[in-house]
Amino acid sequence: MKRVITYGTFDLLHYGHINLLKRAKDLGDYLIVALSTDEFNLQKDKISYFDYQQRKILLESIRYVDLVIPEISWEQKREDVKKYYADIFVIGDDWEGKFDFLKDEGVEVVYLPRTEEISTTQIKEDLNKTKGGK
Ligand code: C2G
Repeated sequence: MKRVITYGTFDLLHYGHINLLKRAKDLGDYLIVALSTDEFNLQKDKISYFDYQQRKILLESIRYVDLVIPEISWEQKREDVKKYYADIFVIGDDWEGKFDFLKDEGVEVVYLPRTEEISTTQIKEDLNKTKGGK
């Protein structure tokens, strides 16, 4: 049983997120998603449209996701990989190199290419344009 863990806000869930989650699950048998809390989002200068509970419900409905846990700090990853017996850490390559320290915990670290042309920011901008153009 190979266990995979990933982290993120996953706001305004879109196919780029699904693409990441599918590829992450394909690397193992069990996928844990550490979902950024609303409070932790502030540390990422993010205010998500959907709050934590709403984003959690959406993630838990995805066939690739086996467990959703809260991400409350930058520092929890080292503990999480031990607590949840993660074999592989996966995240988009916009984070390339940032989490290599997890290799010291015996965890394989994988940065996957992001899905271009889609992002939560882009969705918000497009919607604002549409609203303005109404
Ligand atoms: N992602 C992707 N393609 C996109 C958009 C997002 O592959 N077009 C990936 C990101 O690389 C990340 C995941 O989907 O692996 C979730 O994206 P975000 O919610 O933007 O995650 P982020 O805010 O980068 O959180 O401690 C780590 C942070 O919590 C990561």
